[in-house]
Amino acid sequence: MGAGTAFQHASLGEAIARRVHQLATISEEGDKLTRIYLTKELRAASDVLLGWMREAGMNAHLDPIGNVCGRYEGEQPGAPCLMLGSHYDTVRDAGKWDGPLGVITAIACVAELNRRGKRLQFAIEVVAFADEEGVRFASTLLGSRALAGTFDESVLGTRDRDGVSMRDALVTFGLDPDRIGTAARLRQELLAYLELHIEQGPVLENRNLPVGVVTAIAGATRLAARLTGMAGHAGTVPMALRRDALTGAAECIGAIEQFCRADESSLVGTVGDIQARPGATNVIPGEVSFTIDIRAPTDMHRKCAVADVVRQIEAIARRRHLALQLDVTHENRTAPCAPWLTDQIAQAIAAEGFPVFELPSGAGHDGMAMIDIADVGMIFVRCRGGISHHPDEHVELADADAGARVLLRVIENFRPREDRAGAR
Ligand code: HGY
Ligand code: MN
Ligand code: MN
Repeated sequence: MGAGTAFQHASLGEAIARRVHQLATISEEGDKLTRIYLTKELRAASDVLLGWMREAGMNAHLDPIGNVCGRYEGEQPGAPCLMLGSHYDTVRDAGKWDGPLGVITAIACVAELNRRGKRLQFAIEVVAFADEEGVRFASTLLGSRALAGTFDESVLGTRDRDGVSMRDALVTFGLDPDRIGTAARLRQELLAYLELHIEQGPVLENRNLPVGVVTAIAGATRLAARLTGMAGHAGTVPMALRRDALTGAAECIGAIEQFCRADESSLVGTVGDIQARPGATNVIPGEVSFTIDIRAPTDMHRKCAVADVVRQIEAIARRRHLALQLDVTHENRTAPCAPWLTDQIAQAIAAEGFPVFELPSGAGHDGMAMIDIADVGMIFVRCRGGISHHPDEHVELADADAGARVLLRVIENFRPREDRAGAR
């Protein structure tokens, strides 16, 4: 890491953007950004983050699930902390900003306090969560769940698409799966959890605003579907006699799309991954697996939608004589942001001279897991064109700078919730 990347040599926004680009060079694909949980690229990125945290004046370590954790002590060592975080894993062929913007901005804020020699009445911890996206092991938020003490040990036995279990992947990464429980933090150690994140949608851009206050993180349900029919010769089996798992899956996917489109509110459904086996041009597909992701503005609405989608898929499978296995791999309820934190974020935005605008998050975030041990607040930063989970994802320098200034102001003016026992 060259001295040129240090925060004091540039505006916060410029230095943050430079580091976002630097982190994005750590990828398993030369021309794309793909940094999946427990890969050697994630390990390399964790080393870079550890270095940046230490340079910013923090004690830093890798925890047993792979989260990179830094701590900047307050005036009194051992005080409860304001925790700042986001994730450093990515989807496949990702944008550079989803996750790293929040981690790097948080480190930049601590570096700025450290540069001024300023200590606060509370500690600041920065956590770069190792798995938010859930790309590898059919379960999301593994990093923040471990920290919140809600990690489900049964996930250790799940396998990635190459058959590697999470337990083995942890060992290869250099971690001890039997120590994951020690990553858990206690509620009394945290004053709050705050996350800054790219909006990943077009709302702030449409309103010409650099930043926004998040009101709630929408819940999501993910399912894994497997249809099994009968593989056969593409040239000899008449159409009427086939039990083609892929055409069955295609009908299911079309039905999901139609159902969500017909919904009057913001129900969204996505089939993002599909695998057909045996996978040859001249063989009728005998088995197909695909994923389903369903989100809605309210938990009730989402649950009803999931039930409807499941009924439709079951009917399609029955009619086509396909065996169906359908498992819920992930379910997260809507996580409301705490009003006392949204108030403090709003005050900081106004003090920086920007209009205060509140919006919900359609995307999932680590706050959904952190809410089990802390009140949660989120700051959104404008996203060019509303594009995310795509290589064109972009944040303007001025907006990265605005986000950093708002976060720094929130930290410096932070007041713990008044009724918090033991709060200072
Ligand atoms: O899928 C999500 O909402 C998040 O980006 N992981
Ligand atoms: Mn994200
Ligand atoms: Mn994402």
